[in-house]
Amino acid sequence: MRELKLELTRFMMSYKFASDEMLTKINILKEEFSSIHDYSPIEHVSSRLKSPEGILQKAIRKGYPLELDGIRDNIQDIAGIRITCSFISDTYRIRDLLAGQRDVTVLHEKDYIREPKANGYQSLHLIVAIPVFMSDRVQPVTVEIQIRTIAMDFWASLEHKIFYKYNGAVPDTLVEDLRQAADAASRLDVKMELLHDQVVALESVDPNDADLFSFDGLPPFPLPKGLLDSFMRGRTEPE
Ligand code: 0O2
Repeated sequence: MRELKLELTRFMMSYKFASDEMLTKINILKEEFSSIHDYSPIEHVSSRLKSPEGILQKAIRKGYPLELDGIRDNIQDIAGIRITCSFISDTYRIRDLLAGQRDVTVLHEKDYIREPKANGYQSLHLIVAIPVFMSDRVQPVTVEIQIRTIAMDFWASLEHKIFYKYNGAVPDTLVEDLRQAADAASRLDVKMELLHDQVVALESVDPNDADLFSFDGLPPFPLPKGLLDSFMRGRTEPE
């Protein structure tokens, strides 16, 4: 019994560690974008771990073998991360940046943005595997990552509430209203992206910012002109 408890604890911990590793990667991207590019494609990040009870219910519902290896192989959303972006292009950008990392393997991808579900649901889903280094083993662990825009997220959370309120049997009129709301959200996403592109094209560098260096968590500090000049010379002068 003690042995089983220990295995179960290790099992759950591995998903927490995998989630923590992915969150670190995502937060590094977020901070780097905010500091270097003055804009982050990542608006919001949240994560959740399925409870042991939720895992058991899903395994029973889907008819998976009720042992840890079977559950590990079949249930790939025990650790879940949701990333909310401002624009559709950002969702693919984040996907590429995460998928391109050496220790991240994309096992499955479902693109409900290009092909929304019949109810209007839109989101980009990735199942990734990441190695978790424990004291006695290296375990590849899966994490589900959902990437979507703010408008898609707004729609999905309302739809989720309605779905549960009606226990899955949502009245036809509401289903149609939700579908129309999903279309409106999709049009808003396209419009906002066009507006954003126009703003980016108009943006110019503020000359007052040029000699300040800053990084989140550190106060901005001035870059000495001599240092800047010598960096510039080093870049332009042939060796
Ligand atoms: P929770 O509480 O978010 O974990 P699976 O059942 O995961 O083996 P499936 O259903 O093919 O396989 O996976 P899919 O399509 O990638 O969807 C998985 C998750 O996406 C769901 O997890 C939801 O979070 C979200 N999702 C999918 N379809 C919808 C939808 O129509 N509306 C909303 N609001 N969310 C959706 P869970 O396990 O259902 O729930």
